[in-house]
Amino acid sequence: MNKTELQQQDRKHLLHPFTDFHDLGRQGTRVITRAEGAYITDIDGHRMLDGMSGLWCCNLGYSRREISDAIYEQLNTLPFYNSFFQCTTAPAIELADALAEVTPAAINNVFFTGSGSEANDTNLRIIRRFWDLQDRPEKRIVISRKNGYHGSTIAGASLGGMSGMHKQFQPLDYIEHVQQPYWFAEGGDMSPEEFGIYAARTLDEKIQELGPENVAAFIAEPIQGAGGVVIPPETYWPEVRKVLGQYDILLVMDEVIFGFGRTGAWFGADYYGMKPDLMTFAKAVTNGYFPLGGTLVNDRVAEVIKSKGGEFTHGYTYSAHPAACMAGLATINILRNEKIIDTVRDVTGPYLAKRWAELADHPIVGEARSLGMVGALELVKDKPSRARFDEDCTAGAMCRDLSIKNGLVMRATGDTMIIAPPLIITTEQVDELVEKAWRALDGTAAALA
Ligand code: PXG
Repeated sequence: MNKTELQQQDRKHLLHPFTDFHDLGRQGTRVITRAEGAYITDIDGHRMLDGMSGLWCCNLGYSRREISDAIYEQLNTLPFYNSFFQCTTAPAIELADALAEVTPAAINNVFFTGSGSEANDTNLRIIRRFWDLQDRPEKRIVISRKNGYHGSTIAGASLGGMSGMHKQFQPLDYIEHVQQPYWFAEGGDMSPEEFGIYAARTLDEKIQELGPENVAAFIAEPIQGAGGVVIPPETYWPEVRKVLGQYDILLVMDEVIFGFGRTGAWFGADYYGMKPDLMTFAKAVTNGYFPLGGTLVNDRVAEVIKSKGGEFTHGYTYSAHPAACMAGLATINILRNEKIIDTVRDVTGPYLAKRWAELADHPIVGEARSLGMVGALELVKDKPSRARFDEDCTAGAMCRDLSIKNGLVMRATGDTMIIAPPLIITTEQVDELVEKAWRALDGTAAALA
């Protein structure tokens, strides 16, 4: 099929995720046909630096034959077997071992799923089981954060704090949301440090309001990704640690975006010195090459689930799919052997931080923040008051479209521009990224003037 035929058939038969079908019908889809290294190419031959690693997942870029070969070989040996009913496979065991090695010391167990959303469903099941097995059935409530993203299943979307999603279904009634640590948008007159403390204290207030005896867990992303690369003020996580230290409440860190090196540490929990009981993962575990997710479980929680007896009535057909597990092993081997995460921490992360910060000098940028291999730009009409251009976020959409036209995939979340380039990006490619972003900002400023 040629481009027009593909677009017509796409419109006829394909229901896309998170898409306004009316807009899609008018504009047509962008057909991506090839990718290599840190670049993708569309059907017109337009080549773009992929500033989003696919969808925050192709951290090693698109050309890793070790991963695709591992999948292919596994498919030709044992393409499928399940891990139900006293069965197992070597890839599942080997990946579980490797994960125990790269995760924080107390985390030595994993429950595999097919995605991050399924993994957050699994978290709810494990949390409930953990408290029930200890005769604490009143511990039912899970606290999450406004504007967090935890997936799109009913559990994932309920845990998430996206009001636009909540309007389109009935969220679970035992989930409560507290303040997100988004200083630029919600910090008002407070300093970032004051606001970090304030946001963490709203968790304490919520726990007290609900009664700590009723609260089962708190779930949060180390840095909110889909919510707009919300990097918390430095005071936030230490204060959350203090708050949770007062109560017997489980901490779930959703590492779907920040796991496997994006901060320059293996997990966001390592970066922030947190000790979660559970960690959600997906995406970059297979470099996005094969669907795989799961939840990593610390010894305290796993011991209760394993030792108390009785069946844990939960699981998915594709839990521990052998080809997915081989993809995961190949990915972890590359990350280790090539010291990719150290390079982000010591070389490319600091270089991105320096170059990205220069974008704050652009007349329409109110803040340029970055950490490891993520960055965000807040587009504003007026810098001192942080006032936006308009309520419809036309600046963000315009900047995104111009950026793609210029050969850089940069996302817009409202009027916040976000990037999460592959961890293998070179310093020369960081220069290319920043130059292309600057040009997109120039074009946006000119169009809005
Ligand atoms: N938790 C977090 C923190 C995520 O970012 C999920 C869970 C769900 O994972 P699955 O594999 O079920 O999609 C995610 C996924 C965006 C965007 O617009 C972000 C995600 C997915 C799709 C779009 O930034 N994150």
